[in-house]
Amino acid sequence: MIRNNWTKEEIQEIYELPLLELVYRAATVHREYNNTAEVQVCTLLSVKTGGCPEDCAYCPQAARYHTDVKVHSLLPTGEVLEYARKAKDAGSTRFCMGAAWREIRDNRDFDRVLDMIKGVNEMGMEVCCTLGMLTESQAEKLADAGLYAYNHNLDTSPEYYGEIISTRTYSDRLNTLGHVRKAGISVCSGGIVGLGETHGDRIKMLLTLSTLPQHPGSVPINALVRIKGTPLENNPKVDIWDMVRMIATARILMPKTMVRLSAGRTEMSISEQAFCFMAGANSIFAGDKLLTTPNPGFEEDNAMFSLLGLKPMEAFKEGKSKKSIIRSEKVLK
Ligand code: SAM
Ligand code: DTB
Ligand code: SF4
Repeated sequence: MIRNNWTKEEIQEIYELPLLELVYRAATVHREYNNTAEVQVCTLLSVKTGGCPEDCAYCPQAARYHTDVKVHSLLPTGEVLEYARKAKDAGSTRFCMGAAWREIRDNRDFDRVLDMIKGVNEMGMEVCCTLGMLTESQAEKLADAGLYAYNHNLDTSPEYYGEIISTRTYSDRLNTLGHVRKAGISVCSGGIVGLGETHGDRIKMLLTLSTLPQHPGSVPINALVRIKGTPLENNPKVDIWDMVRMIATARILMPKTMVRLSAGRTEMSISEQAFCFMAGANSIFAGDKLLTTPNPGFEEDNAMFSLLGLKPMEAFKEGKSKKSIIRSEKVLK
């Protein structure tokens, strides 16, 4: 049964189960609702890098921190489409374009992103974007261009949010998610483990996600990538069992959601990643780069997939909203 009336106490009870019992329960839910042999393979591309006015304490792209990231304005459309084609040829079925913007502005760069979305959509891949905050009408424009999903993370609990970001609020984040949902775009929203949050904060983030009007289509769980020059550069490395616990709890709360083992895989062994898949993760970012940091390459992941008997999932497996079906019919005409 899919529920979005979870209570904090219920979530805490699940989260605090003995680890192997938790993984067993999550694996059972996963088998009941999903094909456990399939993993969604998404490729990320940073289409506009660095120089961001926000102060997210983890982020290499915030202009105010002195990191090694090279600032780059919006990439040419042709270059983006060429990269998307290569990702498709390597087995990706979802292509996600990220921009280091605080919010979308109605300008020529946004029009160019709309063109990129149309181009990737025509290749038959699910298109996803993460472009910061947006308005209702901007969400409509993205939907009309064929956008399938929008990534906008809550990152942590409402209570801890202000310790990590001061230039926007949790409600700003939730409002954007509302606009995305209203436009019929699949919501992709998750968080980061390792920001210095407590177990209680992790539980409260999962409470927020699992009690949204509809569960997000996908929930990325990132391990903090510690970036030199950011306020969190000296945080301790994330414990693999914290990732496993987070993924397993997310799987039990949101049985049909794609739970994505996101940033941090370069520091995980195959056995550790296998545990995450066992606990219910069924999506990864592939390709040798996330937005600005390294990620295992396609070849390394293909070898892991054949070792573990996993296969890449086809595109458009998630339940499509009526609106997105009408929209794709329009595109086909
Ligand atoms: N600027 C847009 C925004 O913040 O919504 C989109 C791009 S932003 C880089 C996308 C997400 O990447 C963030 O919400 C955050 O969860 C994740 N992220 C950024 N830096 C990270 C890091 N060092 N480690 C793990 N995740 C990170
Ligand atoms: C998400 O949750 N993780 C991705 C994607 N959504 C956009 C980004 C991870 C970024 C890690 C740091 C970097 O490569 O810049
Ligand atoms: Fe900007 Fe997004 Fe990085 Fe925050 S996470 S500094 S909004 S690019």
